Amino acid sequence: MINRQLVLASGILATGLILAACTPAATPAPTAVPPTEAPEPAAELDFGPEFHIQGSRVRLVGGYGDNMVYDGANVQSGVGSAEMHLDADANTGSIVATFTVDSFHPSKDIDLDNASVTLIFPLFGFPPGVEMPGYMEGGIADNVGLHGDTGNEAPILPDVRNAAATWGPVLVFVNGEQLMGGETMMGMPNPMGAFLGHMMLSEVVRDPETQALYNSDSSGFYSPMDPHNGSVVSEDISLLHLIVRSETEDADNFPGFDFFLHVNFETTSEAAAMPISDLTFAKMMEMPMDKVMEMLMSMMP
Ligand SMILES: [Cu+2]
Repeated sequence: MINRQLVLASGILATGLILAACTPAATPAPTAVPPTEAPEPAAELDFGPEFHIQGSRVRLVGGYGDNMVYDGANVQSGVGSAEMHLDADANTGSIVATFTVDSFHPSKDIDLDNASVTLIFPLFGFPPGVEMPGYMEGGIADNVGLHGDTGNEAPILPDVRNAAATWGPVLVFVNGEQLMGGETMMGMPNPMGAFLGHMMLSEVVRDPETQALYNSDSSGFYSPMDPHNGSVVSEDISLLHLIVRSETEDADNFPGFDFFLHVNFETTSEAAAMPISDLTFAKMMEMPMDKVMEMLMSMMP
């Protein structure tokens, strides 16, 4: 167990180092005037513990080199949707998203042109024995502040309030073929070929016109080097972020992983309630792998 924890701890440390090393140079002044209204004091959130949400209006954020694009310059529109059914108390559920991309580079060597991408988040949390930071609340957190100067997650985004946030494996399919993640995940075997997935159902952080992320007085763009100095465009909980990344690193990418995919669904609404999957890592590891894959394939839209 010590080894696993060391792997995780060193991963988190490396993330911080990579972030510090890869932050883009000074960004130019914004070209569009962002909203100037002072935000209301942050209200307590009271969502969950069950979530049945659908998302639309796909925005693919950045690509290899810069996946955060604080100036909004490289945010592509796609066509697609997402559906999420979660129980934040049980830390179970699933998220499935499908979208098209014209031209997208999630990695130095991967070019997705006119492709259909499907992401399946089949379960939440870390493999048994791998320690998880408390703010992750066991894999699905509800009513939680992340990023910015919260101390939870890297400051790659400003401090943002979330109705729900998840961490766990995610499977990636391109035109129906699975793109395999690493042979291991957090030092454990990775028979599903998963990547690391993260979801946030959050306030609106990007200006809907410019797709930029502004600092607190709108005099420039947000920078992770100054995580106190951020803003949100709207406190409405209406944005669904999905992040997919490898564990392996690439210092030429930001954030510094060799595979990174960042997709936002700008419009969200209540989905019809349906039974929530009760699959966990522990249950999955007791099942024959062909049964696991059969179940995952049944989640394909
Ligand atoms: Cu996040």
